[in-house]
Amino acid sequence: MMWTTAVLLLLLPHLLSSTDTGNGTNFNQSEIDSEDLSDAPGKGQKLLGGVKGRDTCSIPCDITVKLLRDEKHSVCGQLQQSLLAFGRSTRKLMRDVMEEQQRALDILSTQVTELMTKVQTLSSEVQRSNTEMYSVKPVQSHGRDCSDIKDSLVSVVPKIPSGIYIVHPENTDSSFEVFCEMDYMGGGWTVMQRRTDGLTDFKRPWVDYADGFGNLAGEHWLGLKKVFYIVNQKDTRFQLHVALVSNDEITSYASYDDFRLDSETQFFSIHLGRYAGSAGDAFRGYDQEQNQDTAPFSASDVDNDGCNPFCSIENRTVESCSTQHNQTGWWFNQCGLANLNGSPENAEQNQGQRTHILWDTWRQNGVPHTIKSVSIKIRRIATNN
Ligand SMILES: [Ca+2]
Repeated sequence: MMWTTAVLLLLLPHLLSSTDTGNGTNFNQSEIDSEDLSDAPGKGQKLLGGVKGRDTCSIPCDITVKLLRDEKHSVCGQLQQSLLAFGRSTRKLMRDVMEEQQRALDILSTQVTELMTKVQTLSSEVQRSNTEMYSVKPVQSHGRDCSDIKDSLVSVVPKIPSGIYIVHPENTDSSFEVFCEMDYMGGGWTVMQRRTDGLTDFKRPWVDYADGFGNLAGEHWLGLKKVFYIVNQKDTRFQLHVALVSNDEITSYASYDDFRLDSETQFFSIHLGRYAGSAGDAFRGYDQEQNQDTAPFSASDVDNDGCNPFCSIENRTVESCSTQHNQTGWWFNQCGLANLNGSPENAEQNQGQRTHILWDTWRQNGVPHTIKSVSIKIRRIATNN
């Protein structure tokens, strides 16, 4: 603007020399003085290089002042327009930036939601496949037990799948479902108990331990009656296998080369043959007082635990081993060093109670392993018959 003003001032004498000769413009000093030029850079006369009065002013002062005033108004107007435009563009810029950020946030939010949905879908899929891995419909293949089914299928099926099968033990009118492990150590195993996630309640009365409970594809107790039917078939012998996994993923086992149960009238007393394995013979313990071999079964409401009226265990007076062991059922004997029906989740002993899975002979540096899962399975021993 400054250079425009300067050019105008330089050109003014030439522009005005023609017009001043006539009588077209005729401003006087009083008119000039009445103009508000307070914002102008000095009074009009002073701007014209010290021209004083009409007579000495080479450029008519009134015209100069008018031009300057117009120039000022023009400059102010332009400045105002510029400010307005600047304000508008700033607001638009801010609006654009905010809208862009909002769009980015919306996209992120959508992506997060999609990811969450995918994670949830995957999670439920994994959960479902875990629980339903084996929960296929029972194979309609009747055998007397899983060993028998394996023997009859091995020549016609290249790979016999593990899963739920229907068995019909000899000399009974009872058919029922069992889980057969056909991969583990040669296959043919009937699963008698499985404890893996602690989701199944093992605090049960006698009737449940006699009949069985849980999900055959997951945690379950097959039931003493069914096991009795299987192991008391004619001309059969069964081995019993305990498979243990510790919290730090160490595996171990205890195997007994002979296993049978007495009938319910004798409280399903357990009979075990020779021990072999890496987990120690916790069924028998270290002395006769701890020996569970030949012990009758106890449950929360049936007390055959050998503590009559009570035992002294770890300086505690115990009347019921089932109560001491989280209301579970087992072949307790004062109470002994084994109870595989404890919970995988209660690694810590609770106020002297034994709520966890117990196989006390399996130790490392003198400390028992914390057991996170266990299964008990039985299989026929080949006989000469
Ligand atoms: Ca008792």
